[in-house]
Amino acid sequence: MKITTEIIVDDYRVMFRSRQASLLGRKEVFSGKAKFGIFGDGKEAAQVALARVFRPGDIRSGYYRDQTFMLATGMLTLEQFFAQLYAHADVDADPASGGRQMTSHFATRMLEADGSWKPIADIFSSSADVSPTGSQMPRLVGLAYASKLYRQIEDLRERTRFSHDGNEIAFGTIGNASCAEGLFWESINAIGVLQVPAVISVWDDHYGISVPNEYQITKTEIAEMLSGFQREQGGGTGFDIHRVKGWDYPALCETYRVAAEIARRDHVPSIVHVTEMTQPQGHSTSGSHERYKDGERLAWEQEHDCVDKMRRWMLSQSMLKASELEKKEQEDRDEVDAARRRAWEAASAPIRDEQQRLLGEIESLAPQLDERGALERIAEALRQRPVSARRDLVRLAADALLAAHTAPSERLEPLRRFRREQLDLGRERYASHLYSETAQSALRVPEVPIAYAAEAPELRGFEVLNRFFDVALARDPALIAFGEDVGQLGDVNQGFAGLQQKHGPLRVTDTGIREATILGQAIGMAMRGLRPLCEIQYLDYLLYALQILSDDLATVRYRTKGGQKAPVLIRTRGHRLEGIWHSGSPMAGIIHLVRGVFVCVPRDMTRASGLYNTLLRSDDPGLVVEVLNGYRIKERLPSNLGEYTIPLGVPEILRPGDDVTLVTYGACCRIVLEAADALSSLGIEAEVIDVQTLLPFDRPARIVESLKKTGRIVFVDEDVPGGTTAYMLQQVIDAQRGYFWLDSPPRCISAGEHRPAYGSDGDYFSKPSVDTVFDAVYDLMHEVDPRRYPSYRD
Ligand SMILES: Cc1ncc(C[n+]2csc(CCOP(=O)(O)OP(=O)(O)O)c2C)c(N)n1
Repeated sequence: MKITTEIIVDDYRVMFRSRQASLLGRKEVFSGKAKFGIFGDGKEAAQVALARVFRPGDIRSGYYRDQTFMLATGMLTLEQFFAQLYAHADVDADPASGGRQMTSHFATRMLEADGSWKPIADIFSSSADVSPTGSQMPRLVGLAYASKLYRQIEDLRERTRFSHDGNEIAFGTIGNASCAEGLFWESINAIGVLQVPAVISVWDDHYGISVPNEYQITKTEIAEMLSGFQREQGGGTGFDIHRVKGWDYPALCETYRVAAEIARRDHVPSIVHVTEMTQPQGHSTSGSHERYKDGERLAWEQEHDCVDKMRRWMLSQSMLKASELEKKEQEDRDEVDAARRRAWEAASAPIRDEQQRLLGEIESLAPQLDERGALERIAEALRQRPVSARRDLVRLAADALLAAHTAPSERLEPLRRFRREQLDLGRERYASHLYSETAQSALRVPEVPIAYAAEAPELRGFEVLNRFFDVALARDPALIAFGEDVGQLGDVNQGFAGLQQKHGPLRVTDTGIREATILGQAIGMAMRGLRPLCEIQYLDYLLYALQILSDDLATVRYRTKGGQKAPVLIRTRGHRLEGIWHSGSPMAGIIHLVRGVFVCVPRDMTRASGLYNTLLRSDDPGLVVEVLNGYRIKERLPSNLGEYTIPLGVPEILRPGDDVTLVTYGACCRIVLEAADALSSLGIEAEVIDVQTLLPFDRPARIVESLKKTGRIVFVDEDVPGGTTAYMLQQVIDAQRGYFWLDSPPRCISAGEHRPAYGSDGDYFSKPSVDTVFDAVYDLMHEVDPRRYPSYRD
């Protein structure tokens, strides 16, 4: 497209409006109307140029400096910009997050209200920003990779809701300092290896808050550092690398034109290092840049301000007269201010109305009381000044109820209702959409029981899984399995053996050793309508991906208030092998960091397949930890492998008993069952319960039912002391009110505090064994009935 004067002036006006929004936004923070501000001033010219090449179907994965790009593409309006600044808790006002995210955390609504996909191949999309810098990069890998799959897998061609022949580009943005993060390098490498259409812009303003590039980047030059990723002239793999100045609008337009054309057509990625950017208002409202930039730098920034430079350039080229430009600028200033006022009014008016309602309730209650002084003081406070937040209304309503507690109950009802409604709305505003609330929620998947043929063969666990994955891949062409050694080898335990040959190299694929971007790849793919089943080879290595799991995957639905989803399946294997990094079971560390992702801990591969089936029928993300030492153990082969589902959060009673309830999961099920058999020979009957999933946990409260019967409970696992056993204890004793039924103190049996040592003895002395469980339960019963169960060891 030819860049005409009209386009240039239009772009300038977007830049100017964006700058005004930054200036006003900062003022709003300092006047107390907003809490925090971080803006995109100094980055405007590059972003209007970038917006020029953005097409329907394309998607952004960026960070908080991108307001000009968002405004230029229409993915953000000025009013929405201010609504988020004011934390307006309504997705109509702040579609990115419904008031949940800090300002300048951008996102579009990619889902319909019912949770189904919008036609994302035909609209502009921005994946939802996160605050940890660099964390937008792993997701970018998958957003770009999806285009490759849509182009190259024949069976995906008709999915035009998500892609038109893989013509879509994923645009990434990142600050110069954040390029010092490992995530950046891992993502660049993965994108280079995969050769996918990503166009990555590095906004270089020379600083990361106060720390200059000398401390961030070797040789201070990111493009130079990246030069090894440059593809050969005229072909080969790698990136095209561009370097362009952030105030040079014509060069920026040309750079992005070339980068986008090649990425879209040939799926060659590129990196655009945009240098000489500035930060006129400093990093954020938290501090002033005069503290770390010297006079020379500040003067240089003023001289190189991209809005001023563009203005001077347009006038020097006689594109329009100064007076015309000033007129337009005044219109733009007015428009921004009007948007700000409308956004403020929309955010504050409902709270004002609610304040009036509360005042009305208190005023009508006061005359009915003998002692009304305290109530009148509250009413007076409400009359005197507008409250800034609903929490003040909730607190004042509670104060009023306390002051009026002697009044007849029915008179207090309107005030109670007011408070209840506020609390309910508060929950809806701030606690909803952690998991799917749609008809596809994993918690709504109907249970289909496991079926066995009369002569069901017995296969080793990995063979059961292998057959299951085969069926699942055949059923859904959007299911893509990948990870280290998953493709050619068929994973280190042969779950995918032979399936790459059968379903093709893109359906079952090897990756490099790069856990964070394996997960990020899955997130991006899922956001573009695919069903990634990514593998983290061992549970112990999930830690490399845990930050992305926690910060990105677990929050995506929540942080967009149901506007985006990433139904990723993560497969890993854990518990019970030997050695410090091959037998860990750090489940509490995981479950406490990934609320928003379901966590399944099946005891065998039949159960694992059923949990995969449930998750695959849902639009929730899930992590499934397969039992490492279970792959060679024989299991009966179900006859309905692709069909049966195991409901999430429903424990299974593996063995009935009346004396004590033993609660466990995963590999410990076998140990606990063995201990229960040994105890039974002494007349102690333990009820053994497999929780099956840790998130969610025992939704029908089956464990407390068992406790009602036994009066005694022991939690067993391989985590550290106070880890997942403590979590299960809290769920049963506190949440299910199990304390009421206890006849003996509850007990937790876990591994040691240290990592499990290697070898048979290392295992025995590090982790719970049949002996540990036997001893602990025997001691418990000894306390109950010392004559029947005499002390025999010490
Ligand atoms: C992982 C992480 N570490 C630290 C921070 C705090 N922090 C926020 S912005 C920022 C500087 C980022 O600099 P740069 O990437 O150059 O982007 P810029 O803000 O300059 O556009 C830092 C350190 C963060 N948000 N995330």
